[in-house]
Amino acid sequence: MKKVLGMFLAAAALGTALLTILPATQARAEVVLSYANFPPAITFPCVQMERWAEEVEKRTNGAVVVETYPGGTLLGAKDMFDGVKDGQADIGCTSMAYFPGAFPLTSVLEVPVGFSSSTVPSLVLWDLYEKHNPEAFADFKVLTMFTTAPSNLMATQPVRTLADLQGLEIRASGGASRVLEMLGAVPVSKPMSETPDALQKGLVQGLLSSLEVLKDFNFAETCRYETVTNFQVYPFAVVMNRDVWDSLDPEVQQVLEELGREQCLWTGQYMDEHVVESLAWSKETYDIEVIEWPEADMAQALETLSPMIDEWKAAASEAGLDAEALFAEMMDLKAKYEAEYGE
Ligand code: 3IO
Repeated sequence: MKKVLGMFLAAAALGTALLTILPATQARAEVVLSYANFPPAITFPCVQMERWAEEVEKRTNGAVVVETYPGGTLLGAKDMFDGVKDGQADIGCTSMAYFPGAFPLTSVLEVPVGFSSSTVPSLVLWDLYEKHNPEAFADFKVLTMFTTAPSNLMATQPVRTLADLQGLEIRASGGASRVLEMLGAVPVSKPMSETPDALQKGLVQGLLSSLEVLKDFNFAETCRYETVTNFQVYPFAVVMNRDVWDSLDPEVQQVLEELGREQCLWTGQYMDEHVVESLAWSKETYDIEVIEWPEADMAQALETLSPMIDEWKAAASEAGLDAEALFAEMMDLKAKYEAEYGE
């Protein structure tokens, strides 16, 4: 007993000694970066933010520390780009669908073209971004991009057919709102962060988004009926203030550059796993019903939505882009990555 106590005291003394030595040997944070995000901490945009923050701290040996602000505590969904540009946050993450018309190139991901995961459209988005360096991001350093998994309908009542969708008020944004409008529903466009309130107050009878939110926002409690539609995806951007980027050491810049595609892939794969987990949890917890439309209804829906391709092309051409080539490039990249990831 006495010996054990002695060892304990020795260990404690050593611990104290180490503690006094460590601060001198450990690299001190030279840069502290603030990173703003709009939805709650447990949701996927914030999960990927924490992962990125950890990787950056690790890979810079603590020279860069990232302070994360989930839940709109620093900037809200729609203030993200302006706030980062103005320096209210060094980094910000948001969903491009909340800014209709602002991103004529990357909004091609908001056209429903049959993606079946998050991994593939995320890589497609990143490739398109890197290759074309869209004008819309000229004020920023883009750190990464990714997309959600395809959108499905989560509703408070069963939507078993296309006819059931008529007149339903459904929360969405951007391309997803256009999908709803074309199919005869009534889109209520709001950021995801305002959706819990809209559902709670009965302002909407559901939402059109990726299914991991059933668990992360507990939407499965109110939306017990999920219709598999695999419509568009929501593209996201993570941007840094340009002056902040310019102020970083080249070695730090290189670490962040190297993380761009890796973070995109990590987030896509996290999302894909999390959708599966969310559905299993929702079934277990609330006995949700997963509905598939009759083949004819699904075919009709896709037929009705096909003009969205031309709408995107017209808007992109208007913005001075080679819309035909860009759309074809997206479809080529989709095929390439679907083959690579076995979809
Ligand atoms: C989303 C946004 C914030 C938190 C979780 C989320 N899952 C899917 C989205 C996509 C989106 O931006 C939206 O508004 O549906």
